[in-house]
Amino acid sequence: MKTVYNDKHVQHAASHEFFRGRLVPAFEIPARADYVLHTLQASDLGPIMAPQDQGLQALARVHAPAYLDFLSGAWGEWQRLGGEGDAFPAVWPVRSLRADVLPQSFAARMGLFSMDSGTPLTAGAWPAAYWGAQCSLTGLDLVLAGERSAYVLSRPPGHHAGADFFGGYCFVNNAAVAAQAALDRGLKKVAILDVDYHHGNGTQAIFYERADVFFASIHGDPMTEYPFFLGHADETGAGAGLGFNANFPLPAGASNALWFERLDAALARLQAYAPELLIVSLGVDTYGGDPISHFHLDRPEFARLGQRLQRFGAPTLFLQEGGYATEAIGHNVLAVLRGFESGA
Ligand code: Q9C
Ligand code: ZN
Repeated sequence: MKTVYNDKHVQHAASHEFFRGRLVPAFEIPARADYVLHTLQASDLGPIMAPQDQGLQALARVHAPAYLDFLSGAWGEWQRLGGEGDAFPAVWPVRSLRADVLPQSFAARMGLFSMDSGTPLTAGAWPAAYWGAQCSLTGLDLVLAGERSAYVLSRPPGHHAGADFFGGYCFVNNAAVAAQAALDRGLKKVAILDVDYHHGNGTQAIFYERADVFFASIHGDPMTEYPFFLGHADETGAGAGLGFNANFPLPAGASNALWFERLDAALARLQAYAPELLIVSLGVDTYGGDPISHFHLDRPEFARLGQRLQRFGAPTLFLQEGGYATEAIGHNVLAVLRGFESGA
């Protein structure tokens, strides 16, 4: 299996994030990708290649122009304001406030274009996110050219980013960019399976009223787990998209047996949809040793996940999402990809 990787991600290096009212060392850090890279390099998985630059257009197919304008210029604005360290939003247009006016204030636009204060906007957030999306497009091209599968090693992750907001460590929704690009290249039906511990609220929202992308997600119950405000089982799509969204929330601490039961249920829904392409939002924060999540998967379970996805039978594009047990991420990802290659 080929891997697509570039090193622009190292420029996105937050030092701290807010956690229970305090600044704590950031979880979503460059070492995450470094560990995966070194694990893959030491393995026989296959070649690691660089992305091609296909420009902004594919990002603009799923993200609002005003959001991309903001994101690409935000660090410069913050610097001109004399900002020290990373930028964090602190005010949001919630119910009864207006989100239809673009304020001049940088602080106001930080809130307008974000969903939480847990996502540091760093000097390198934009180039890292931009090139991560380019990696996902290059990975897509590999699969569309006939590769059975490809793995995109990128950060920051993408699945919490909506059409016009960042959050949950995510800025550009790589899975949505790749799915839309696949449709723009002529495919008719694309499935996204999100196995990250957290619900992929951004991906769901982008395709919620559409039938050409089926979104299915297995995740910690939003009643107690981030992102809290989306990811319930009764979210089944709307309008033309009704019936093309499937959520499988599980209680924090759920057993591996229960997790695989839901995986089978999700895959059954996707099998009935019969997609021409499967995009996997591959978060490995489902790992038992993850510092911010509460499932219990380990190497044998990750390998089993890979095997199960291979048996699904569709061309498969793996995109890296979460996973914060830094030193274990490489082996956990490799277990999935090897499981896929070893097949049924
Ligand atoms: N400071 C992804 O896995 N809250 N995002 C964490 C600990 C946000 C996770 C709380 C978690 C976002 C892509
Ligand atoms: Zn996650």
